[in-house]
Amino acid sequence: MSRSQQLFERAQQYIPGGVNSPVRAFRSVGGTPRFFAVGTGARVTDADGRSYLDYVGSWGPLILGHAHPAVIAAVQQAAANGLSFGAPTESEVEMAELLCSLLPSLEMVRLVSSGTEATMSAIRLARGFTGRDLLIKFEGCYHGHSDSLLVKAGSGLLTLGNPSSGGVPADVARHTLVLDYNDSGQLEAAFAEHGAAIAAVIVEAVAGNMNLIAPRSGFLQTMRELCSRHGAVLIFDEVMTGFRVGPRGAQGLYDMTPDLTTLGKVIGGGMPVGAFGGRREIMASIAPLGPVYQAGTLSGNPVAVAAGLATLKLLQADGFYDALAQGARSLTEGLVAVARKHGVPFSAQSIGGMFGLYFRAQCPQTYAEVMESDQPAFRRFFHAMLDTGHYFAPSAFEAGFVSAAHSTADIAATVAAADAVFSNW
Ligand code: KE4
Repeated sequence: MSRSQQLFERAQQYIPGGVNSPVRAFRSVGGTPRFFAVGTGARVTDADGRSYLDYVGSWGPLILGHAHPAVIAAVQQAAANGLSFGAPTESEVEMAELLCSLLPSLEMVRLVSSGTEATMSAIRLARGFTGRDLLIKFEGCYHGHSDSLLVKAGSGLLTLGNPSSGGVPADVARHTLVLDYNDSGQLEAAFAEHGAAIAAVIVEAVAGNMNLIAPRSGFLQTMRELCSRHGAVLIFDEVMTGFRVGPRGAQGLYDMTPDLTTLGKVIGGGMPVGAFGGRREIMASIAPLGPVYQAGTLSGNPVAVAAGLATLKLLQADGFYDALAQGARSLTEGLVAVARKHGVPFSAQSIGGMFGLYFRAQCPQTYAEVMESDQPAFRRFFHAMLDTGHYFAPSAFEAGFVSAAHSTADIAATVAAADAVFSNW
C-alpha cells in the first residue's frame, strides 16, 4: 500500500471524505488522492517520493511555481516579526495601494482570508448599497461556498454531480437567479422582468469552474450596460482570473469596468488572502464607514500579505505575462496536435496563464456544451498522465494553470507524455 493510500485511510477517519476541500478527494476521477509533501518550482513530490509536473498550482495561487525563494524569504521575515496582531499593519496599506494601482476600477479595497469571504462580502455590500435582494449568477460559475451562491454552483459541487448544495434554505436560494453563461438574451430578459429588484450580477468574466469557458463577444458588455441602466452592481469575481489571465485580470483583458471586484489566489501567493473592492461610493457602505457589516480576525494577516506582496511585485517584471501565456499556449497547442495525430476527439484553449482541456471536438462555449464532454475519456487521460508524472486537476470541470517555473522543456515533456498516452488510446 502506498503512503498516500495509508494517509488517505487515516484521513478518512477524522476528516469528511479525507480532505479539507471536496475536489481534492478524486471522487470524479477515482483512485487515491496524492498526498503531497514538497513543492519546488513547477514540480510537486508526493508522500511516496514520486515527482509530478504540477498543472494545478494549488488551484491558481502558485503563478510563480512552488516555494519561490523571494516569496519564502518574505514569509520568513514577516513571521519572525510576529504572526498576527489583529491591528492594522503597514503591509496592509502597501497591499491596498498596490491593488488599487494595478486595477483602475478599485478605488478602495478590503482584505479578507479567502475568495469565499470576498464574494460573500461583495454580495452583502451590493445588497446593502442598493437596498435590493436579487442576485444573478450563471450556471457552472463557482464563487465560493456562501449560501447565496450554492445554487447550481460549478467546481466541486458540479464535480460531485450535485448541482445545488444541501443546507441552503429555500428562503435564501430564492433570491438567487441562475442564468446560462454566455446567453445575453437571457440576461436581457431577466433584467426586463426583475430589473428594479436586482442588487447585483456576479460573474467569472472568464469562467474557470466549469472547465475554462471564454466570454462570447458582447456578453460582458451587455451585462455592464444592463447593470448601469438598472442600477445593479456588477461584480467581477476575479478570484481565479485576477493577475492570472493578464496584468489587469479579465477586466483589463476585455477592457471592462466592474463596480466591484473580488480577488484571491494569486494575491496571496499560496497564503490565505482574499479581497473585495471597487467604487468608493459603494465601499463607503462597509463598516465601520457604513451599515454593511464585514469583519475578520485574520483579515490582512501580515504573513499572508507578505507572500502576496512578494508575488505581485514579481509579476510586474517585463514580459512576465507574455512568457506565461506562451507556456499555456504551447501546452494546449501541443496537446491538440498529438490528440489529432492519434484521432482522439479533443480540444483545448488557454487564456493567459490558465487553460482548458476538453474531450470533445470543439472548445465548449456554454455549460451545456461542457457537460457533453467525454468524462470517462478525461478520467482515463488524467490517470495515464498522473502515472507518468503529470498532475492535472482531478476533475473535468476545472481549469488548469501553468506557472513561470514551467520551462519549455517541462511543457514539451508533458506533450510527449500525452503523445504516448494517445498512441495507445
Ligand atoms: P476560496 O474560498 O476557495 O479561496 O475561493 C472561492 C472561489 C471564488 N471564486 C472563484 C472564481 C473561484 O474559482 C473560487 C475557488 N476555486 C476553486 C477551484 N475551482 C478552489 C478549489 C477548491 O474549492 O478546493
